Amino acid sequence: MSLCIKCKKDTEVRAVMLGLDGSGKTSLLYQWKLNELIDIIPTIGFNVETIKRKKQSLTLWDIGGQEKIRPLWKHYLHNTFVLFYVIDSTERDFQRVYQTKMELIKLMSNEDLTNVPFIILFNKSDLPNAFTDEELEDEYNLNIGETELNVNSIHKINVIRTSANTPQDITKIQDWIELITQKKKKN
Ligand SMILES: Nc1nc2c(ncn2[C@@H]2O[C@H](COP(=O)(O)OP(=O)(O)OP(=O)(O)O)[C@@H](O)[C@H]2O)c(=O)[nH]1
Ligand SMILES: [Mg+2]
Repeated sequence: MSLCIKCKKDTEVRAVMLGLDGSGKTSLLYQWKLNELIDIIPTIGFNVETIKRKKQSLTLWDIGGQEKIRPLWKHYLHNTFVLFYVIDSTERDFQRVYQTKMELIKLMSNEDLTNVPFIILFNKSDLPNAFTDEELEDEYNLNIGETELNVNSIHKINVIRTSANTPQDITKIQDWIELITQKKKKN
């Protein structure tokens, strides 16, 4: 007989982080895992880390965002609990903003991601040249919201401003994952 009466298994969650090159995915991953910002080189391929918090074990995949790697994103989407889409909120180049939107639209129509919640991270919000909330909302047609999941036709989308330099922002993201986990358990 097991001596452990109250032991509950960890909830295991798989998440994928995508976004154009340089948006800050790897920086966020390692701030999350190590609680510090480390020197990072562009990702050719992917990084994967498991992060434990309370009773949750999160396996986070960070896939390189360079143009030649983007066609490989689709191979990492199966069985994803939540998708993080990281956007550089200082990016003002028309072509890059366009690519950011196009890649997001493609992901939204990917069958493997049906009913998967998207968390959009407007990263690098610590920088003085970052877009304001209003500019971001106008440019990307997304409402920045931290209190309620905005329901769109297929995906639940939550939009958060982040900085990979700020550990509290990671806590904010973790809280969202917990909330989504609870919501999914209830449904
Ligand atoms: N100020 C500031 N700099 C950041 C932030 N996030 C990332 N950076 C910097 O932006 C650069 C690119 O960050 P990465 O984490 O390598 O970006 P990535 O999305 O992983 O890029 P790829 O691997 O090419 O897809 C690095 O010099 C980081 O130090 C942030 O929130 N604030
Ligand atoms: Mg990277």
